[in-house]
Amino acid sequence: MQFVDEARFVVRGGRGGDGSVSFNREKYKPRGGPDGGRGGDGGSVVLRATEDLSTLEPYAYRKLVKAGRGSHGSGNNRAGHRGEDTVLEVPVGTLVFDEDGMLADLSEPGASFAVARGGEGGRGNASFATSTRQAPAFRERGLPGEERELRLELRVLSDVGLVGLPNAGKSSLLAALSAARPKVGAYPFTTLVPKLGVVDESGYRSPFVVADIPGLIAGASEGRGLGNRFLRHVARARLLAVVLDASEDPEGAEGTLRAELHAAGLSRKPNLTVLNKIDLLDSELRDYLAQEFPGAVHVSAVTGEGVEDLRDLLEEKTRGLESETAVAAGEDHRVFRPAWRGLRVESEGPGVYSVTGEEVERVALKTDWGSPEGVEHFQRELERKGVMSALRRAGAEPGDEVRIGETVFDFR
Ligand SMILES: Nc1nc2c(ncn2[C@@H]2O[C@H](COP(=O)(O)OP(=O)(O)OP(=O)(O)O)[C@@H](O)[C@H]2O)c(=O)[nH]1
Ligand SMILES: [Mg+2]
Repeated sequence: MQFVDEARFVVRGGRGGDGSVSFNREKYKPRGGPDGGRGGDGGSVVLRATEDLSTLEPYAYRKLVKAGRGSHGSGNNRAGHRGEDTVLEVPVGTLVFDEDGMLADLSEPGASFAVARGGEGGRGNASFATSTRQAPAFRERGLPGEERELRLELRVLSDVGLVGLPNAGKSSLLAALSAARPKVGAYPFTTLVPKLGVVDESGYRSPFVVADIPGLIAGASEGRGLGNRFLRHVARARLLAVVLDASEDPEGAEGTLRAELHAAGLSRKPNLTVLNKIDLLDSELRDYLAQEFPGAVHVSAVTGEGVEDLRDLLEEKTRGLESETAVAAGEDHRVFRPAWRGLRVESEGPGVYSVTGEEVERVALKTDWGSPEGVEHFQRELERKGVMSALRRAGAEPGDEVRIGETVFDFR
C-alpha cells in the first residue's frame, strides 16, 4: 500500500425515518386510536482507529461517505429501524479536523469517534394524541443527518524519532537497532516515507518504537526537499535522536537541523545527538568530535560499534519520558461544535424576516408540509416557543415572508 498521510472527504449521517400516520383498526372497535410509530434514527459515520492499517490510502480518493437512513415508522406503534452506521477504519495516530478545528485525536487502538451523526427519526401521530385532540392525523418528518467536510491527518506514533540530513545513516541505524529492514542507499533521499522499527530486548521493561523519516535539508520547514511534511511524524515522539554523519561536517549539519527543528516548533523536545559513521574516523578526529559534541553518542551503523549502548540509552531515556498526548499546545480539542441554541429574529428587508435557532429550525425540518394538520402543529409550536410574538415585535405583518432555515412561509 502506498503511504498517504492526508485525506479529505465529506461525511454525511443518514436521514431519520419519518413518523407514521395510522389508526388502529380492530374489529368491533368503531374508533381506533392513533397508532403511527416513530421513524428510526439515521445511522452515523464513525471513525475507528486500528493497528492493522498504517496509511490513509483507502481514503485517498473518497469524496463522500454516507451512513444508512432510518426506516419510516408504521402502524400498530411500530418504530422504524435505525439506519446502519458506516464505520471507517483509520490508522492509529489519525487526527480528525473539520473547517472549525480539531474534532478528535485517534491515538489509541479501538478509539472511535462519530464524525457525522444520523438525523433523529420523526414522531408518529400516536405521539400527538391529547385529551382534546384524540385523532391527530399528522406526524413529524425525520431530520437530515449531520454533514461536514473532514480532513484526516496521520501522524505516525513513535517513541524515538530519527532526524538527520539525507545520507546521514538514519535508515542504517534503524536497521542496526531493530528488526526493521528499511532501504539503505549511498545517495540522498533513499527514504521517501516514514518507517517504523520496534526495539524489543529481553532486559527492557517494554519495547519501544523508532521512526525513521526522510532526510531534512535546509529550508525543509518552508517546504524544500521532502519538506517538513515528515517532521510532523516525529512531532509526537518522546525523544528525538539527531543523527549526524561524523565524517562530513557534523557541525554544519547540526546547525541546519537545529534550525529546522526550531522552525517546526520542535526545539524544546527532549533530544540527543548521535554521531554516526565513526568507523570512518581516525582516533584524532574522534577525540576532536568528543570535545566538540559533549554528550553525543558515537556509533557506527555499519560495524555495530556503539549501537548496543545507544539502544540502552534510548530505552532508559524514553522510559522516563511521558508520551505526548496533546498534539500541540493551544490547539483546539473541541469535540462538538457549539450550536446556536437561542432564538434570533431579524428583518432582512421590507416584509422579509428570518428566524434562526437550533430548536426552531429542527421543528421546521420535522414539519410535514403536505398535511394541513402538520402545518397547524408547526404554528402552535411557534406560538409556544415565542417565535410568533418575537416576529410581531419585530414588525411582521400578515402576508410577510418568514424564513426558518430552508423553510419559507407566510406570516399570518
Ligand atoms: N561507513 C559507514 N557508512 C554508513 C554508516 N551508516 C550508514 N552508512 C552508509 O551511508 C549511506 C546512507 O545510509 P542511509 O541509512 O540510507 O542514510 P539515511 O540517513 O537513511 O538517508 P536518507 O534516507 O536518504 O535520508 C549508505 O551508503 C550507508 O551504507 C556507518 O556507520 N558507516
Ligand atoms: Mg533513509
